[in-house]
Amino acid sequence: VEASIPEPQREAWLKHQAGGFKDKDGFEKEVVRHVETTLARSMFNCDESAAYSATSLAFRDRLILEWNRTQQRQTYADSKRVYYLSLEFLMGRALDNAMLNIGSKDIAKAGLTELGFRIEDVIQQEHDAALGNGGLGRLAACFLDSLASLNYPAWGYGLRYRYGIFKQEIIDGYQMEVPDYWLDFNPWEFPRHDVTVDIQFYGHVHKSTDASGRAVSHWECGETVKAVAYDVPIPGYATPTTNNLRLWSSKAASGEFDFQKFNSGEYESAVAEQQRAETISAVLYPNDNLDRGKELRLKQQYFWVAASLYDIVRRFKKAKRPWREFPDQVAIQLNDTHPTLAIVELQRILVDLEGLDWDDAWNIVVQTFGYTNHTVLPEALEKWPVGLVQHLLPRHLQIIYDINLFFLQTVERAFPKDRDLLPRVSIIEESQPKMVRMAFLAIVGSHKVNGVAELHSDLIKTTIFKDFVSIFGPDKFTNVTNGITPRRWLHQANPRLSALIAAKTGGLGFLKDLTLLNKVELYVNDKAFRKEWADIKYANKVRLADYIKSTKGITVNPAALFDVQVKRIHEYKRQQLNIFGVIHRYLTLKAQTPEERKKALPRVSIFGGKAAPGYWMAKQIIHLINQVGNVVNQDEDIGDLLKVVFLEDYNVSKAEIIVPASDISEHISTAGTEASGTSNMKFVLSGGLIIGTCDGANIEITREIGEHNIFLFGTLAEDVEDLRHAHTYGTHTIDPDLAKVFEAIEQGTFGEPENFASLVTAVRDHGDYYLVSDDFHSYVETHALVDEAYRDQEEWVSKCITSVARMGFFSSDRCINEYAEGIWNIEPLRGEGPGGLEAGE
Ligand code: TH1
Repeated sequence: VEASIPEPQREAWLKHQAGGFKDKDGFEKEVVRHVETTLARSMFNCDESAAYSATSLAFRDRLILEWNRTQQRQTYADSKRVYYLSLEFLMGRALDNAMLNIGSKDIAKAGLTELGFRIEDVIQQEHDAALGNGGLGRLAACFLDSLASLNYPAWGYGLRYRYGIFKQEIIDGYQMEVPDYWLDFNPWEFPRHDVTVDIQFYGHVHKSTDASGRAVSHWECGETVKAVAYDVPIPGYATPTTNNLRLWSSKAASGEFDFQKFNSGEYESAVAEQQRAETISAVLYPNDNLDRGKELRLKQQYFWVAASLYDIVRRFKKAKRPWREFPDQVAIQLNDTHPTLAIVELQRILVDLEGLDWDDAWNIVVQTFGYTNHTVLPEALEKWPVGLVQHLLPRHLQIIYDINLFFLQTVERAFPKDRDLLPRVSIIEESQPKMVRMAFLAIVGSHKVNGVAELHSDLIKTTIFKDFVSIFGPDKFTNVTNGITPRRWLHQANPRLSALIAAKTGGLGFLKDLTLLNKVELYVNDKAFRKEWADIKYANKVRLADYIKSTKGITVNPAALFDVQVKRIHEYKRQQLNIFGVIHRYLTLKAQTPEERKKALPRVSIFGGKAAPGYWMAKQIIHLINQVGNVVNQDEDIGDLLKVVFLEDYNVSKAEIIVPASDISEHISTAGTEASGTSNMKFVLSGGLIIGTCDGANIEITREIGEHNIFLFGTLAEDVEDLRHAHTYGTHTIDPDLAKVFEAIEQGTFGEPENFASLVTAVRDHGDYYLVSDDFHSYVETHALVDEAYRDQEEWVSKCITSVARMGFFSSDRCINEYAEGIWNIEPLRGEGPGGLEAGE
């Protein structure tokens, strides 16, 4: 408030208030100004990269003005906000998205053309913001888009990693990791050097009594690190709302290195404190669905959670409301268990620093938090050794013990006879060493817990969190099926399909209400429409074929069936099943006469995805795919009938090229292992069909689009346990066709068999945990059905059109509205008056 300009001087401000460009001329003027002043270059020294920089700066200026207005409006309205805490935000590129959401892409296109550039080339210059591993991080990014597009007052909080997810290179068929330094030039962030929070670690706790005789705990500091805020504006599509993503960066608390040491020649230790502090936000952990329990990761979690809560509490305290109103003003959503310490930190702030009674504080905490679970895989469930928490956060460990004590007391009162229940649900696992179970802490400290697809939400209630359903009752547990933003995944990635749909549904309204897609079904028999539909898919395939040619040197026929599996490489996602299937297809073709082969349907098998650097089996899978490609792609008997391509460095911007070009995509996890999956939704929305197991959101996709429009196969989740048991305790015979595939591998058809031995033995000799052999036969048979269906192009196109028409449910807008109503209890805040933007293009 002290920094506010006094009333009499405000007139001068209002007179000169920046407006940002409004038309093509204004846009060009801004670009030229940024090239000549901000970038200190000229028309004699302006390449595509400079054009990208200047264009982005012109758009950033507009975004920040909208951002300011939105924040003022939200502060003035003083209504409830939601804070989405996520360790990952997989944003991808921002420029194209900003142009489309603001509604000025046409202006930019025309302006750039006049200035001598093609807008597509300019957009391509941008480095992806890759602060995430896969689905969980991309979901957070889609949620931010929906929150802004629906005018919810919402902030994201995350970490500003200096290195995002590594870049993948394939060398001699093996994955190599290269650091992703992405901050060289990032016009999309605003450093707020004035918004900092001191975060403490280590130290010890001492107790005293205050004047009223109440026991008070003081956490005395061991080490302090400074958190600095960086703000990323998040524009809504065709709305007046531009929300904020606040990312924290770590710095040494002193801000300087130690000059005394420097002067006495101890250069290294002089900068050591600085480096130690900066290490906290240096790098994203590259594991998807895996918890490795590293101390630095716990430091990252607390650093980010403490800075975010300090910020949230500071904002709440400005209005001087009583503490009990905190949950009326603040909802905090925990994206998986990574931010669970926020529960403990808020309790600490309320009890230790603000002097509330334990119970009053705890009621506020529980009403404030919601927890989303994203996985049931045991290796992904976070647990921290008690000793590590004690060392790093001594006061927090005491609070965790107290939370647990009060929780177990209520459980004991409610279930006095059940002796085994207490150790089963205890937040502290009585193992060697003792562990803090973060998911249990998140459940106890939240008022709602949700899974991310119906099957998954049912599974958590009947398996890993079963006891908690008995304790808290079923209403605490709910489902919110994931969604994706149609702005990026339809309008931006597949502009021609979006335009065709717009032409038939009366404009771009479907981008704000995706259920309007259902109007498309009226045209399923319209000849001209069908032709245009098929042409668009073909053009998207040509674009991908060109990309494959230019990056891999492999020529693929765009008329072939494009079969795509792009996602993190993981045994549970079963890329090994896919590549074994490809080998089976290859062996079958090889065994045929040239005459027989003429009847085969040409296929291109396209893979992409990163393996966690320490995940040996996943790296073997990548190697096998590449080796199979080497052999198959050069086999003259095979020619165009089968090509195998591994696309390097799969990321968001590559997904925008790959997804719209798919005919069939693979979502083939062992039933019960993929909580939801979200690329399944992206592929169908872009006019591709899918082959999949009865897992995650595949089940709901089937319900929406109809079982004739999807290729389902394999074991059901309810049968998985028994099969695994049978593998271990019965005799395990493997599928005969799969045995032939193994034979070929072991004969050296794809290079040194030792290289792939563990992939074979995992299935044949080590219990086949992921049921690859059990599902192999139905997988191969179902692919034969895919071939057959694809031959009937008329029928195939009908299936695609019908599917797209019925995908309305999977918008992240629907998903965010469900969270807002069922978990956060927040309302949208629309801008009044002329601040609002016109509808986007
Ligand atoms: C993914 C799930 O595997 C996927 O099924 C789901 O669609 C997606 O989240 C969004 O809900 C997960 N990613 C991670 C990453 C980490 C830990 C757990 C999960 S679950 C690091």
